[in-house]
Amino acid sequence: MQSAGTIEGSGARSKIWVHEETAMSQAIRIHSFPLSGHCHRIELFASLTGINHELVLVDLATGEHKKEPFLTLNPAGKVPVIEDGGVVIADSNAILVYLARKYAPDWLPADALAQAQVQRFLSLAANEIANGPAAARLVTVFGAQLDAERAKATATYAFDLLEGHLRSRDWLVGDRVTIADVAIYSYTAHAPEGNVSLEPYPNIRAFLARVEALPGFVAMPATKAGLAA
Ligand SMILES: N[C@@H](CCC(=O)N[C@@H](CS)C(=O)NCC(=O)O)C(=O)O
Repeated sequence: MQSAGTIEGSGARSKIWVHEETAMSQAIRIHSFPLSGHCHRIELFASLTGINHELVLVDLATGEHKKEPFLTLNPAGKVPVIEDGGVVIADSNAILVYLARKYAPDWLPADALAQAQVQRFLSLAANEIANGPAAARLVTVFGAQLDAERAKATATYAFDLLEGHLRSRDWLVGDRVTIADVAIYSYTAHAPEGNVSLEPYPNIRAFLARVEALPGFVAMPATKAGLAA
């Protein structure tokens, strides 16, 4: 269940969505845009781990992210950003690391090798996934002036890697779900919206289904674009 209401000081268009079952005084505020996979990672992680949170809509369509008060939170002018008491953190991977360390340590293994393996997939998410399926979807969903063919080629490179890696395992690192899986999930699941088919990738599709079967899973809204039109 979610409820919505206007919040003070963030403009008439801003809404705050409160998960009623977790609506307590210490909720983390996730400044977010519903169709952003970078933002969805954070909402998904908070939901999977039961972290008390509120979603604060940042209206990218009206440029709210390029104006105050948002620029004080993140001078880079990008979502997601979280506020946890007096702590402000931008960048989805940085947020995942912080939230896992602070509230859900099982999702970020402590030993050196496993942590390095998690970091490898956070890097894949920040580079090839962002420049591949996410960029391809920016073209079809938002009309971004990007090289769609190059983005699709980068997506193929990333998905070929993931498909091979998932041949003999359920999760990207170790034998349980971690923040690596959450970081990779959102833009991979929505790749068809950017004209990137998941048909050649049965292991990836099975991995996505495993994530979707986790208790607390929340989906990112689908758009009828690309192959999903
Ligand atoms: N490295 C950042 C990337 C965040 C990002 O690209 N956010 C997009 C939405 S998906 C954004 O805010 N775009 C607005 C802009 O760049 O003007 C992260 O992982 O959080």
